[in-house]
Amino acid sequence: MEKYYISTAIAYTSGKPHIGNTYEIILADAIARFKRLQGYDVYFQTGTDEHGEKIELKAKDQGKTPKEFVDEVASEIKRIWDTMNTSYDRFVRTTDEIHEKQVQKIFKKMYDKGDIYLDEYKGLYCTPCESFWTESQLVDGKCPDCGREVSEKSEQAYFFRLSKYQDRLENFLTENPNFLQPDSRRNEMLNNFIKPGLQDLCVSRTSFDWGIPVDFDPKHVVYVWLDALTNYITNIGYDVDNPSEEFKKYWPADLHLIGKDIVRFHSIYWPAFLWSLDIELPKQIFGHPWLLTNNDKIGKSRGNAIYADDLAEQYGVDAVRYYVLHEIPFANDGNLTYDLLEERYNSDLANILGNLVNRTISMNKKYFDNIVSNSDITDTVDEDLINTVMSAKGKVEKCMDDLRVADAIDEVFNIFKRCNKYIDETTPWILAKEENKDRLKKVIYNLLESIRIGAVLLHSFLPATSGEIFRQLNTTETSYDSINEFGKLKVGDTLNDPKPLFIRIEKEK
Ligand code: ME8
Repeated sequence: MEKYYISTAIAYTSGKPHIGNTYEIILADAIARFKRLQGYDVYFQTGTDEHGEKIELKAKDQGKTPKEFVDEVASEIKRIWDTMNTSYDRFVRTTDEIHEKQVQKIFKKMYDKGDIYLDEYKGLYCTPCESFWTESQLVDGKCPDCGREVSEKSEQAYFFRLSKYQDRLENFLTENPNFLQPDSRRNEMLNNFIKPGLQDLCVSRTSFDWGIPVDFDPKHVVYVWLDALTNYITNIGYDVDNPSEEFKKYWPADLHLIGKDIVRFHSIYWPAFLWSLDIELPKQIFGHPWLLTNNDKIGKSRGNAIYADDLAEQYGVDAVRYYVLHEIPFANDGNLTYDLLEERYNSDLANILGNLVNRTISMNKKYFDNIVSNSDITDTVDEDLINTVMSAKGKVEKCMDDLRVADAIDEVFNIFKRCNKYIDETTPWILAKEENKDRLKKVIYNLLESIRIGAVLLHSFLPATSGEIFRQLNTTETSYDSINEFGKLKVGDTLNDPKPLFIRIEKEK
């Protein structure tokens, strides 16, 4: 079985993750589930990034030790990932012993090789972002990432020879356009960062303690990004001397899914670190766009954060999954407001999908006592329905291969839309009135079978809804192969009673 290793960024344990952070794990989950459906041996890793000065300060503010603080936040993050029904295989933490030990070994190996050296660092430092900046990188004299004040700072530090990898990186990114997607991000990295010249990277700190100590010089802790990025290899058993079987099986990762703001770290630092260790690079990095709320950047400290678990409580998990997966296109930011969410919920989930399933199963109950029936009485309208349904698999697959998840969902919903049109075209209630039972059997069968196929393709995005449709259809024909053929629902089987999937939200006046 072919393997597929997908990872998300590991979330900072600086606070509760907002809906934007949660979007990423849902997106990864949809891709992971789809690959499993296709028969891949999937390894899906997510987790938390727990070291650094910012977290040390936050813990202190709350009168907690850093470890107490990160334990609480990490379990909150895991709880939200679980609430959103995400099927990760391993939840890793940078405070895990296996990770800490390997980071120390990695640091030592790079040092022994001469890729890390000790020097004096002077620069402008942004504490919340834990980043040194040069004068020219500042925007209006402030941190280009968060817009806050920076201050002069000087310390003895270890440096990684990033400059040594400049040409190799430029060539690699130019020659492998698929490595970093979307294309706009790759151009940005090449033109704004790599071509102007890479400076060596400061990879240790002495100004705080909450980090992994450099074992041969313990007043230094390892820079958070060297600590964080290596999570992708340490947790599957990378070891500088003796990598595990799991590592040999799953590495290189097939996809690192990350947000657009951290593409720089993943497409510049990470390849250089891996080359320094003589390890293959991941196959692909995808820098997804952002989710905005009311067209504004979501910030934990801006007071406009919306949380996935609150939304899920109000609208249901699958409604939230649907919204974020559907509303964030491949390369542009998406927007979230309660109004838009409710609009989508009513039009797509309650109307197009929910109504269709409920009407069809109810008609089957009313006309055929819940028993799956069929006949030979076909009509030309059937062909168009069946063609639409049967061509969906290939289209969804193509979208997923290109990581166009929003488009993939649209392809699935096209099945349901076509079914609704088919109901209008065939008017089953008139067939019933005319006692045209045989034609009616065919029409309802075609609808039920189209819904089954739609539910198989829906599974990766809305797993609970897909499962509920299968339950009502009382079918075990749910595999990816089962939709290569139209006609798998067995005549004579009894369906379960209809039950609404999504209750319409009535707008308060
Ligand atoms: O960056 N919409 O952690 P993090 C969509 N620890 N995605 C968003 C977003 C938004 N509004 N805001 C943030 C870190 N993200 C590091 C990662 S990986 C070795 C270390 C994304 O908790 C963000 O781009 O700040 C990142 O991919 C993820 O959420 C976690 O962000």
